[in-house]
Amino acid sequence: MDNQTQLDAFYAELENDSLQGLWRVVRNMMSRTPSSPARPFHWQWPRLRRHLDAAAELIGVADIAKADRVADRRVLVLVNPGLKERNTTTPTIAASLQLIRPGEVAPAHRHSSTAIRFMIDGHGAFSAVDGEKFCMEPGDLVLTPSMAWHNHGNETDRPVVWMDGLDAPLMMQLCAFFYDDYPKDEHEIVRSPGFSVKKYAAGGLRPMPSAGSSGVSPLWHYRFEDAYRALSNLAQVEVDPVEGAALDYVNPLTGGHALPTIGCRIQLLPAGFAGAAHRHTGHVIYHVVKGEGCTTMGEERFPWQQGDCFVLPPWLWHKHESAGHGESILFSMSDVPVLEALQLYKEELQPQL
Ligand code: GTQ
Ligand code: FE2
Repeated sequence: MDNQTQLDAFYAELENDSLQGLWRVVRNMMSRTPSSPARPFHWQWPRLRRHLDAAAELIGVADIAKADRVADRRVLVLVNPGLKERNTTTPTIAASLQLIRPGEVAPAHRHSSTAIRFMIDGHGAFSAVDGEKFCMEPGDLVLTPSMAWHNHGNETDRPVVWMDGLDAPLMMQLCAFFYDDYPKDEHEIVRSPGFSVKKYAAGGLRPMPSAGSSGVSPLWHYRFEDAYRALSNLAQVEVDPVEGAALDYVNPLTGGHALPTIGCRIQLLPAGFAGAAHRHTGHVIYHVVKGEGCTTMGEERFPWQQGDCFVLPPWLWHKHESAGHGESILFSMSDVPVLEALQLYKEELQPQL
């Protein structure tokens, strides 16, 4: 037997015994710098809106239970072209847009996947989370912690659209997905309106209990009104060269990330802001809350406008610019809390030429 035949026979035997020579596969398992199947990508609001309106015509929610063309959630997932098989935005977070027509109820359920809602269009629709009903205004953020019962509804006379973010892809990867339907459409409301904000949004003062809290924020509603005031104040005194005036949504009891798996941030880029480039580990999904500008990711420029969404893969140089005629505001979700917990968050400023 020549050497090659011997080797082939050896590899076949290994495979038979559920073994593999690391030297044959190591190059696919390791990369010199972080690499992700997610690609930089951009969704423009006018097309998103058009498809949502079409879904509103074609797909009913819950009200005609189990009939044809009915979904529990009328949701369009932002599918990254690099993650088509997984139908997700990044390997860790799935972002999508949800439209709820007047009178619809998205029935109650719960899952181990943590979720967030970020209100885009419409006034006064609600998400009910574990006994409290959150009425949402544009720019508001509502948290749905792991295993919290939640249903949504729209008691206004116009459709509403919000962005969902779920760590479902990460949960699937970790094989830690649990899901339950609630026996009724709506989960019982046991807290008065505004309870969470009244108890926990104390403007930098820490409510009781001040220690021993879990990793999840007890504040589940972050109002745009408050975030915008804080951003405007910050922008008057300090603007970071990379991020502009940026604020992270935190657990008011600990100052840590509001959620263990999804990092939420809002940033204001003053008119004419031209950010410095940096790169870091972690995927980021951006949504343009206000204004116009451009984000450069790698070699490619992505000009954006209000309502657009775009994705940034890890370790890619990127920078943000805001148009000259007005400030811009970006909301973003990232897997940075997970990387930080595992001590894998790394960041570099691009050296100036
Ligand atoms: O609204 O509960 O985009 O369970 C994906 C899964 C939204 C929701 C999504 C969900 C929801
Ligand atoms: Fe859900």
